[in-house]
Amino acid sequence: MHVKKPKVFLSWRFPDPGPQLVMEHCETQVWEGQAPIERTQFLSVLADVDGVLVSNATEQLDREAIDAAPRLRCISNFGVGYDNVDVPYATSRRIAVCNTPGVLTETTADHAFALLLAAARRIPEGIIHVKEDRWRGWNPWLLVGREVNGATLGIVGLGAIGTAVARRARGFGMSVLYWSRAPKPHEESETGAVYSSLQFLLQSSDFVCITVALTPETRGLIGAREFALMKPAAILVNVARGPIVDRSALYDALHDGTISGAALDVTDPEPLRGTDLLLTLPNLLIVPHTGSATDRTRSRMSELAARNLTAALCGERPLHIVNPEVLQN
Ligand code: 8YV
Repeated sequence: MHVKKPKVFLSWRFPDPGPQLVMEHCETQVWEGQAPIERTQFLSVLADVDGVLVSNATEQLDREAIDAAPRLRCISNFGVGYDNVDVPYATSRRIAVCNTPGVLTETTADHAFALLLAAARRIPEGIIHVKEDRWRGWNPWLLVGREVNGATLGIVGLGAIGTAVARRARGFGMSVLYWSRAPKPHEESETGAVYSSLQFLLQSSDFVCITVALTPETRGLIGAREFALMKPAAILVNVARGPIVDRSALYDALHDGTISGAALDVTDPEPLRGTDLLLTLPNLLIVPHTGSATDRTRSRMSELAARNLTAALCGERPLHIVNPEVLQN
């Protein structure tokens, strides 16, 4: 008997091997654009698909989008974060929401450390200094930065990525404080990180690294009050989500010298326009949400997201599902 394949939409030509894996099991439409699909076009595509493989950075699966998708049974995110999905609403519609934890943990922690080191040691400024032919020889004040070894790192959110950052910090001889909803004894014994209140962490850290998920509770978690608690020499690193940091408080803190610098992989909004005031700050380093952007990790994310999608649509248990309750009969 001929069984009709599920119909799916891929919002990008994701790296190999995901698209190929999906095509083996599903009738597949791929968005081949160089820019994200327009919202109205996305909503019309949703009208007759059983599943989607989307980027959490470009497609919002909010109530409006879910309502536009009467047949939808799986939202497979290319990424670990799922703040782009209205999960309770998807769950009420028995739509499986899947993500790709694990495969990007170490890569994103590498990136957090790259940003921390770059900001502390003023690497981007050094590159520009040389490239712009401003290098007139050595002097004792040239691009003097902050010491990383022996410093205190405060990690906001000790999930998998935060824990991987803590392991790296240990190798750099740093002391590590962390704050999360509850103490994490296993991660503490693995990394030597010490549980602290958010206030104590902000007051005591030379570097503050944000690795917590974006939720209604963490939106705006770091605002003017929190910046005021930080050391004037402190550097903020954010590899989680832009809206966790209040953007106007961030501007003021960097502009007024409340803290000495920041390095961001994520911003609010994304992308930032070239006219954004944040871009005028010399002590702010921004890269365009590339935390998981290595060839190996992107291919592992692609494979996992594809396997999640095909499993959910073929009646199997996906490897990573955010709302497993939808699988119950
Ligand atoms: C993704 C991320 O590259 O996994 C996440 O949550 O933020 C990144 O690794 C990005 O979201 C694109 O989907």
